[in-house]
Amino acid sequence: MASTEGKTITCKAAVAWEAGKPLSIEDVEVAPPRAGEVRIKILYTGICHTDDYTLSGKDPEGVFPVILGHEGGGVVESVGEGVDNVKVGDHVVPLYTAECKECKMCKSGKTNLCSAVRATQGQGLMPDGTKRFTCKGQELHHFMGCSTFSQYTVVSKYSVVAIDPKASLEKACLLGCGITTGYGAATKSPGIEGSTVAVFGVGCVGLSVIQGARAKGCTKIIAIDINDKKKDWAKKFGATDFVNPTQLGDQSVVDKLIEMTDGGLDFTFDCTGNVQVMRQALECCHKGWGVCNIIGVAPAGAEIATRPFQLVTGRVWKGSAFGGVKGRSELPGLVADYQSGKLWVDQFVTHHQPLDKINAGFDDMHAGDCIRCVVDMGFGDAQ
Ligand code: NAD
Ligand code: DAO
Ligand code: ZN
Repeated sequence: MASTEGKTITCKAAVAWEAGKPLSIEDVEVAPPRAGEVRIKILYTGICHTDDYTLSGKDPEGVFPVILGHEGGGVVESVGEGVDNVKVGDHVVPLYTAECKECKMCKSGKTNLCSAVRATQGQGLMPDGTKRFTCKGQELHHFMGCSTFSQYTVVSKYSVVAIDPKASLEKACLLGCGITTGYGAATKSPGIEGSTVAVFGVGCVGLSVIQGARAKGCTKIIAIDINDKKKDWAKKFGATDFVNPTQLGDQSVVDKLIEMTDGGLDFTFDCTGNVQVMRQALECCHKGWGVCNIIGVAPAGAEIATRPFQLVTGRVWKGSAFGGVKGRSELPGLVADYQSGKLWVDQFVTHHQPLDKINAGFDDMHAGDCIRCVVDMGFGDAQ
């Protein structure tokens, strides 16, 4: 096949023209990567609640028209000048949490929140302030530095990592968000080894926290969900107990958890995005040392509340994005864990859709029995 390097590529993409409307499958033009950029042929992408949240119009950072998607896997088609961390043909995962390894944040050793492309990424632009997508003569915004709902996308060299080509991209794409988020949040919690843990919300993220807690030898892992169907899922991934807060009669979920753990949990995780649940997750922590991790993304403008006495008495409220994982440095290790069987990934895929049925994938996600829907971008396993 003739090389597409340096040329504009016309391909299929799911375009979000405006908030609250279904995605529209369109022919889009994808310009070649500029200096420091990488053009990727996307083979598979997951659908995440954040795509849905932005599409709904509730995301204050949401800009339209846009190509959504941030949980993808693909192959490098071409690179711009000065790109030395990936090359043509590499199997890659785009990273919504970039890693430049040079900024103050990256060098701090304290966070995975790189600042290199943050400002433009939040505006739906490439780092030079421009866009690479055009459709019907109109430029389209980028999303979270990834835009994986297009057969071809362009990302910053800081927002992509090469992975072992032997790993299935159909599954490894999920390491681009939900699984890494939960597994990282649990396994990177200092002192979690052998602890008691409560996980609120048993979706892709909560299940990933559960398997991270299991990997760290946690003795009691209590899963909490208002959907009883999640009990079997939680147990399969390593939960020792399951609590449905709607079936406790007069007892609050906080009192129930404190009763089950002789005074409260060592670590808790909110994987719901509900601010009432975030309060419960803090208040069921053990006095003196319990740590509550906020992972769920709350609606715009929502606030959390508790009595300050909860903190005075030694409980800690904290949170993380992308599980605190530095994508370029650490994702290949997670892929290796997946390949060795230590990290479950295949088990999360409950639904599949082709690109032209991507809206059905959003319906799947809302149906309640879906952990992750993987969209086949139409290339099969061809590279
Ligand atoms: P999901 O919808 O698949 O799972 C959420 C679960 O929470 C569901 O099983 C639901 O029944 C349960 N739930 C809802 N209300 C509840 C309540 N009151 N008490 C107990 N359980 C309740 O979602 P997901 O894909 O697992 O994502 C979870 C959250 O994590 C979302 O808010 C998402 O936006 C966020 N997220 C954060 C990051 C990050 O980097 N911090 C990354 C990805 C996703
Ligand atoms: O301000 O440096 C920063 C990073 C902000 C982005 C944090 C992302 C929060 C989680 C979003 C959910 C992704 C699916
Ligand atoms: Zn950085």
